[in-house]
Amino acid sequence: MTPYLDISPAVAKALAAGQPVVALESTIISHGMPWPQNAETAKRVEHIIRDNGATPATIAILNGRLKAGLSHEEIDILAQAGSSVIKCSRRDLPFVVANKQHGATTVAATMIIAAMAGIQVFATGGIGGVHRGAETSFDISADLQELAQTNVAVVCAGAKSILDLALTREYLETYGVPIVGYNTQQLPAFYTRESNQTVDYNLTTPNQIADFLTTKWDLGLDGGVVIANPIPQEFAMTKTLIDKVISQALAEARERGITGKDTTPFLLSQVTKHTEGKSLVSNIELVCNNAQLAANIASHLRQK
Ligand code: PSU
Ligand code: MN
Repeated sequence: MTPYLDISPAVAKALAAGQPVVALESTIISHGMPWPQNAETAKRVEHIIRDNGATPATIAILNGRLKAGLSHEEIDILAQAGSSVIKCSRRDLPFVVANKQHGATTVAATMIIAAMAGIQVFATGGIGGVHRGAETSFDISADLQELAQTNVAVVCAGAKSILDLALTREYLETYGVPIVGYNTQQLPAFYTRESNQTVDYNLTTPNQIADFLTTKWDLGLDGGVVIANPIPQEFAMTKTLIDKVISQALAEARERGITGKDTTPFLLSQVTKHTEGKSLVSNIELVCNNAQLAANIASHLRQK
């Protein structure tokens, strides 16, 4: 598979030296945030990872090449093109590569490429999950199947309540994917620190999380881990506001007949619109917070 993959010189050097590397996704850049905040955030997140002693590897597909590590110019290409870039999950990879197109990688596709490159820790905002109404729509993100099989830890702020958090949790349990809370007993719901769901285990230091990951993979238990890191309190939104906005966005998606891969980006953009950008600030800050934790976990992993 490696003939399809380009690892940037900085990432290749860090990996060869056994230094910590943190993967980052690109759907969040092209489809998850508007220009220019998307480009600014992608670069700020990389900076935070470097400040915390690790090397960032933003992952995407450019002209059909799988990329682990992007230049600022390459980040700008994806950020400016926005939703005209193909949102690329596992099933989309062969088309985008064979046709030499650009692709913005979801959590699932980013995990695949990170694993190919030998990167074990990945920071993002939120994972995909089981959508509300999945009992009739069957809309379950391919991120969950990827977590079931690919050995990458995903540091996120939980999952948005555009999803059914209880069903998402059940699905992950069935497929043997642990949900580790970082200093929390509750599964955070992205914009809020709390939800009505618990995590499986609460670990309180990056070192404990690194131990957990090492043990899982040493035991031959393939698959990912969800590391759920609550949004910092000062950037959290009030539950009543976010619940209202999410119900409104879900109703709009139904009215307009939005389905399939368009659902998540549509809901995200409606939430940003209806909160006049307040949710965007929360989104940016929680990604930065996750980047810092991911860099610290990656540093401890390398020390073992
Ligand atoms: N959730 C967010 N922000 C995002 C996404 C999800 O809060 O940007 C993106 C991620 O790239 C995730 C993808 O992997 O949406 C899931 O899409 P789908 O539900 O179509 O699998
Ligand atoms: Mn879906």
